[in-house]
Amino acid sequence: MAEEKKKKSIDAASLQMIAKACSEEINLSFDRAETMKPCPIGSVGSCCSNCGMGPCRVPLPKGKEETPEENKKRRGICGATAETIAARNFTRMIAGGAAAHSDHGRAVAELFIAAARGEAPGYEIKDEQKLLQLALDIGVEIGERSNQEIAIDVGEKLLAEFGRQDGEILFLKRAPLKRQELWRKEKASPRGIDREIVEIMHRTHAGVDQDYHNLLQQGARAAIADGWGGSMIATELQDILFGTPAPLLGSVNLGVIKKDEVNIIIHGHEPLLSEMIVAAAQDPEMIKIAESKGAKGINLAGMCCTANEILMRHGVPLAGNFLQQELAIVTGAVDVMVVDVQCIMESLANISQCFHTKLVTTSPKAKIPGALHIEFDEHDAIRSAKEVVKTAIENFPKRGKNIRIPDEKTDLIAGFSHETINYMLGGIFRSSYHPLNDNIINGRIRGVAGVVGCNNARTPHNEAHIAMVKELIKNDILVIQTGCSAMASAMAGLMVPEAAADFAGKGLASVCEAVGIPPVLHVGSCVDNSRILVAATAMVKDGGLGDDISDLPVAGAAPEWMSEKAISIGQYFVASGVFTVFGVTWPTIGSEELTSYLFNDFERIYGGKWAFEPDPIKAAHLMIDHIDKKRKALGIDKARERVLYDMEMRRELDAV
Ligand code: SF4
Ligand code: MSK
Repeated sequence: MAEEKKKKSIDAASLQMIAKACSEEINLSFDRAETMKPCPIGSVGSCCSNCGMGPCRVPLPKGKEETPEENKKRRGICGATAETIAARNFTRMIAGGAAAHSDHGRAVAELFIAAARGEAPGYEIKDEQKLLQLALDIGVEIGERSNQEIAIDVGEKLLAEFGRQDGEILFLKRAPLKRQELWRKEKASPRGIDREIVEIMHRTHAGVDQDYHNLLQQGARAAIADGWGGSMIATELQDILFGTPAPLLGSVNLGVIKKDEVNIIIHGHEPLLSEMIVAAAQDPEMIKIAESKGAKGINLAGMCCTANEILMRHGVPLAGNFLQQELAIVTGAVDVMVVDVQCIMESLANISQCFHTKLVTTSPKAKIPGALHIEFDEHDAIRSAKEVVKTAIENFPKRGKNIRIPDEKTDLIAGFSHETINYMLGGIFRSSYHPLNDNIINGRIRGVAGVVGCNNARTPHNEAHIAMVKELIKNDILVIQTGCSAMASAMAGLMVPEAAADFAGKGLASVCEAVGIPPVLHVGSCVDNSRILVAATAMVKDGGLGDDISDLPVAGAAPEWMSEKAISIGQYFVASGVFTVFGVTWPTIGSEELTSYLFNDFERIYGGKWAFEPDPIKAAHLMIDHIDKKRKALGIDKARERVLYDMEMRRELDAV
């Protein structure tokens, strides 16, 4: 009997496009995941290719437990143990992820300075209050100086964080004091952002660091440099330059593509160009040209994290998440897909050729053979943006007849920045996390979970995200989300206030209804995971829930992760004191000793630890158990039991 084919997605729109691609013999990532199985040695971290004597493969013995003697024999040509090899691979994944986020942060800082100097026409400071707050935080003088002068100093000071050689990166001071001390004690405080990434590449070179404890300590340091450094710089400066997100209505899924308008899909991560494309697409001159070509207008939609950036600030609809990028083109109605950096599949070039779609690359760091390259020039960004829009307009009449756009699209409320949550919970004059902490203490909200990360073609698209998030909110856990995971929940209708009554437990639903928020909050893109660190710190500072992030009843997860960035994010959450569970696969299983170190011993060092559980419901319960453990340690577990005391019981209590 033929093996039953694995479900590829749980999303109806995606399934329609997968079927269309199949009937047109278009090869998708879903198909390649079926025909190409992961390497069983590499996927568990047991293959090293760090020098020309390898690759060396050190697989676990098949079908039996490894004895210490057998473990000793598992060595590369240079003598590297299975533990060293797995640790080097894992740490290099952190370096890759931290580099991606941090290079994004650097690009934002450079544009920020250019904008403040008046050298980047079209960009201006949108959030003056946040600029002044940030200046105070990092010790930039305000006095009688103009916003431009302050912004130049803020930008230059933060840009210097990348090349800093000693001391500590500035944003570490935002963390709870206890956490800062712990990082210092463990020598995990980053000195500079680039330095920690470079040091990983050095230490993992053949013949350098061969103690996995030491390698993982540097991995933690580089990951902290990502979360509390590069990513946080990106988020802060983007908010000041493009506006701090506030709640707005959006829509999500392939149904946002329009049949009678010029469709431009903006895909990637950095919002620098996409902000300008949003402006260019609204230009009356552009709309007129589009109409002259027979289109009813210009329709922008986002893909992956660029989508989240322009949704959060402009309400631009989301066409889809990571595994829907090929599917958008399969509709036949995308006139231009414009990309910058990260999470862009090379297959887009081939698939575009099956339709009239033009794939446009814009970053000198990310070119794709077969794509049209329109380089983004920050000093003349509106020109670059108009060129992209014009290319799409010119392409509109070339659409073939092979068009099918799924009807599916779902509403969501996005825009939950840290500032918004603070304001919504506490009100304009007393903005604070106090009501959240209170509701956690009284047990209406059991805890908070960050569910983030990608899609992975090795597991059904969106299935684990939605199952996990539903299980968490059903158990009164408030969920905050970023990246492709946020889009998955939005597609399932979990990001509207009505979802509280439909899916949340009674306690969580009552709070959501009182405040007017959904039970699942969209806080932004991958770099915006830094907002979660800021929110967790605000919870600690508000009081009543311990004196460190590791005391909070919170947990994190990436149930469908695939990117090295997800590993870096997970590692900075763990190193910040958060229990973090990943699904799909785990890249160190080839070394039991190393895996046990990450899954157990890390908690003793950082107060947070990793876990791996591919079943999303079981993973949700690992998170809930952890949250309950923290509630107990805080002495607030009793509140959740909501015992109704009669008079006699009260008298007994008073007598104690
Ligand atoms: Fe093999 Fe060692 Fe070279 Fe890695 S560094 S490929 S384990 S010889
Ligand atoms: S886009 S890193 S697939 S979340 Fe940020 Fe999605 Fe993961 Fe890319």
